[in-house]
Amino acid sequence: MRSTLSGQTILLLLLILTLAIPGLSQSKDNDYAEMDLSELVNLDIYASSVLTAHIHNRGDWMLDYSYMSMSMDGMRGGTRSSATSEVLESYMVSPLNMMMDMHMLMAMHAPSNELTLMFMLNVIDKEMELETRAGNVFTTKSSGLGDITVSVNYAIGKSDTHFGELEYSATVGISFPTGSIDEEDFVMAMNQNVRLPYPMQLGSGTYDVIVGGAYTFFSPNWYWGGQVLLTLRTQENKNHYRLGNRTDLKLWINRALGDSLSVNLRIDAYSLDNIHGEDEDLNPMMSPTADPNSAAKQVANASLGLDLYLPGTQSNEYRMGFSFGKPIYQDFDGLQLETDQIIKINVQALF
Ligand SMILES: [Cu+2]
Repeated sequence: MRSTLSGQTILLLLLILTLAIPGLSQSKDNDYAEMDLSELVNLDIYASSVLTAHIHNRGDWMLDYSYMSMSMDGMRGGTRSSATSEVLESYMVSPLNMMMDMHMLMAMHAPSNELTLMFMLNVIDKEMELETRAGNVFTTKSSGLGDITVSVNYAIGKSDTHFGELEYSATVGISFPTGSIDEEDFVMAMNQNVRLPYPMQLGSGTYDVIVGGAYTFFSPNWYWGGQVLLTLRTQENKNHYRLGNRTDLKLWINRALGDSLSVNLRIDAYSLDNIHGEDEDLNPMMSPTADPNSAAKQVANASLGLDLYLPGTQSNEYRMGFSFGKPIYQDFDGLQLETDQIIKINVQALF
């Protein structure tokens, strides 16, 4: 199914929603407008760059709209780049580059000081350019709703250490198969509309269980920590395959610079397994992207980000974030597209 809304329309709607809803909210315990950044850091709510691992205070609501643009360019096997001509020795078609744009809306609410609930929805646009053995270049596209995730962050405990206050938390969640795995487009080598390969699909097609744990240190003006998240796929999807399980390791360090700005450095590493089973509408000889044994990878991306704290009204707080990331390590099974860069922009409201 093709999305009938364009990415720009969705972006605008999400932006309006993010900024409008806090204005309707009633009274609450914390008055963010009167706090400076170091107080916010210590309150454990200044974590714009670490969306998946933070805990809110009881009664808090948070809305976040994020835009992510990832560009991939050129092929790689193992840890070495691979020329298009090499790929075409084994496959009929070689990917050249790919763009993935993602609009993500996240809502968080803390019914208690221990529990923070998260709801995450995303809309994805994908575009891949490919080359045939005959030298013809063509583009395939897919777009629409991705998988919706609902999860809970649970604050296990806190302790005072030499480095500042240490907080532990655990995460449990479910990813629902709302993203399409039946995306089609015109493929020149086949001369017709066909099922697009695995990386061009929008969801996993399976219910996925997410479990993880995080630790975070808070000290005046500093905020740093790490998180491990496992994404475990259950059963096979309706197209007779199951994406590989995934392990994410996230490390971050944030430093407040004055009252309204903070800078952060992050490492986002993950390990993804190969695809089990096979979509029978895909021919693994066609392209490495249609080959279930050409999907496993170990990747580490480093990014540098800025968060801007915008004073809100009496009961609201707003912030904006920007980050730029590059891969520092990529090791692939088979032949896959290399990531070139990742740009993220987000707007956040707390009320
Ligand atoms: Cu939050």
